[in-house]
Order: sequence, then structure tokens, then C-alpha cells
Amino acid sequence: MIDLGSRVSANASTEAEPEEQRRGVFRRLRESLSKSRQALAEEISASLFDRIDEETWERLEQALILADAGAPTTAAVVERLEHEVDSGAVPADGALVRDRLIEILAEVASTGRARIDLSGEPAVLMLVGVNGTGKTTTIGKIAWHLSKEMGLSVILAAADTYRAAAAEQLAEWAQRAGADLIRGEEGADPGAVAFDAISAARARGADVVIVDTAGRLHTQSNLMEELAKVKRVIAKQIPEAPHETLISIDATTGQNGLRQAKVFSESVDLDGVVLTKLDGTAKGGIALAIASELEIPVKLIGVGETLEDLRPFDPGEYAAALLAE
Ligand SMILES: Nc1nc2c(ncn2[C@@H]2O[C@H](COP(=O)(O)OP(=O)(O)O)[C@@H](O)[C@H]2O)c(=O)[nH]1
Ligand SMILES: [Mg+2]
Repeated sequence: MIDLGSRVSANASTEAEPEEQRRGVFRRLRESLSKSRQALAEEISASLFDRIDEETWERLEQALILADAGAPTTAAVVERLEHEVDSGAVPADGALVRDRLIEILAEVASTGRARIDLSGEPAVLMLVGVNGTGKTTTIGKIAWHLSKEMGLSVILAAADTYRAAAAEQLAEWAQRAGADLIRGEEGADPGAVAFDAISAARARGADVVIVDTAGRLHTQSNLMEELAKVKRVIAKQIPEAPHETLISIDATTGQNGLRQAKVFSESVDLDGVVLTKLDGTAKGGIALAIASELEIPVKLIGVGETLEDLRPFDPGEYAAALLAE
């Protein structure tokens, strides 16, 4: 069960995930991160921390760079660990140094605001991001979870009105997820579609509206203006909305994804990142770069193409899945 936010946990049974289920989830996360694990393991071998010298830190640095953790984040992590070992704060024992590395990575990957806010009535979520990064798929997964697992009523808004295929694709996900769909004519004003979806949600007493948006227009500035406008239209109906503006970042693009997040965050306030396609990449370290360089929390991760392949991002679980033996 994904805990997407306060309303969900208030409605849902308060029992914690049974230990067995938790282990199963962790095993699957490890499997989805297997390419990143392998890439890291080539440098960070079982014996890397057994004898600690200059080469140890160089290899660790190399490993994190290859995993796309980014230069500033890598330098900070390595410096910190090296300092802790040199000063004796962490004993120079292979297993202990590795455990401490996992802790540091988990810290770097956390930003402290990871939950999805579903307290709005309706709660309005908006997905932005470059074409092909996984917006529509993620919306389908979130809708399915909210609707089928949490019993919430969900309306999807097809505000990517530039391609007829975009609305079609969202319609398919809506059907699978048991959500309603609001769409416009091809070329309709995206803001108007979002507006209609929120009106419909209010009229029907729906719990959540999720707005899909275009990922490409003639120019980047056109797209950014357009997204800012959709947000303004939404805010006219509900001043605090959208309650969550999430950017989807394709983990396989590594540092490129980081640049995309920077560009989008200059025009639209971002509340979080959905890091997709973690299942197919050796660049899983990008979560570290996003969290530490952008200070935008990674809230959800996509680990496959089916409805169930969405998980909340748990920094501790993630760091352990990447590096624990
Ligand atoms: N392996 C994998 N594929 C994904 C994931 N999320 C999305 N995809 C695939 O990425 C492609 C583009 O996704 P789409 O939702 O259409 O992207 P959009 O253009 O941003 O709406 C599709 O083929 C999806 O199946 C994921 O977490 N893992
Ligand atoms: Mg799409």
C-alpha cells in the first residue's frame, strides 16, 4: 500500500505494513535498482572499505559520478565520509564504513517533505515534465492507487490538448483506474480543461483531480507560460491549488533530468519530483542530485510500466537498496 498523503492514511487502516510485505517490497525495489546496484558494485566492491586509503575515496567518487549523483553531491558525500573516518568518528572497519555511507546517502536523498498533500477538497495534483518522461503513465498509476486501493473518487483532466493521442492515452488509463475523465477538443485551451475538471469535481464531490499537461510546445518559453497559466486558472477556483505540482523526471536521462527540473522550477513552483524508469537505469544516483542540488523532494518513484509500479520514495530504503550487501 502506498501512503500518498494525510487523507489517505487517515482513511486507511492504520496498521503498519506487515514485516513480510515490507521485505517483499524492499526486495522488489532492490531488483528494480539492479542496474544501478551493478554499476556501483563494480567500484564499490565488497572489499573496498577493508583497507582504506586514497584509492578508496577515488573509487567511491568514481562510483557515485557514474551513477549520476552529480559532482557537487558526490564531493560532499565523499568528503564527509572521509573526514568521519579520518577523525575516528567512524571506525575504519569495512562493514561500518559501508553502513555509514548508506546513512549519509539516505540523508542526502531526504528533504523532509515527501508526502503528497491530499487534504484539499478536492485535492488538485498537476503533472508537468518533458514529453516521454512518464507524466501520463504516472497519473494512471496514482489514479489507480487512489481509486482502487484507497476508495477515493478521482477525475483526470486531459490538459495536454495539442495531440489527440494524448487525451486518448489518458482515457485508457482513466478506464483502467476507474477514474472519470474531462477532456476538450483537440487544440482546446488547456486552462479551460483544468477549470472544467475542477468544476466537475466540485459538482460531483470528487476527492482528487489530477491534471495532465503538455510536455512540448513550439518553444520552451511558450510551454512554461502555458503551464503557469494553467496554474493560475486552477488557483482562481481554489486559491491553494494545485496542491501538488509534480515534475516527472526520467531517471535514464541522468543529469539531463536535473537540468529539466531546474528549467521547470524557474516558471512553475514545484512541490516534488516523480522519478520514473528507475527500473531500467544505472543512473539511479540521480535521486541524490535532485534532492541535494535542487532541494525538491523526490516523492514518488516509477519502477515499471504497470499500474502497480509506483512507490513512495523512501530515502533510507533507497540507499539500502542501492548499496546494502
Ligand atoms: N520502465 C518504465 N517505463 C515507464 C515508467 N514510467 C513511464 N514509462 C514508459 O515511458 C513511456 C512514456 O510515458 P508517458 O506516460 O507517455 O510520458 P509523457 O509523455 O510524459 O506523458 C511509456 O512507454 C511508458 O510506459 C517507469 O517507471 N518504468
Ligand atoms: Mg503524456
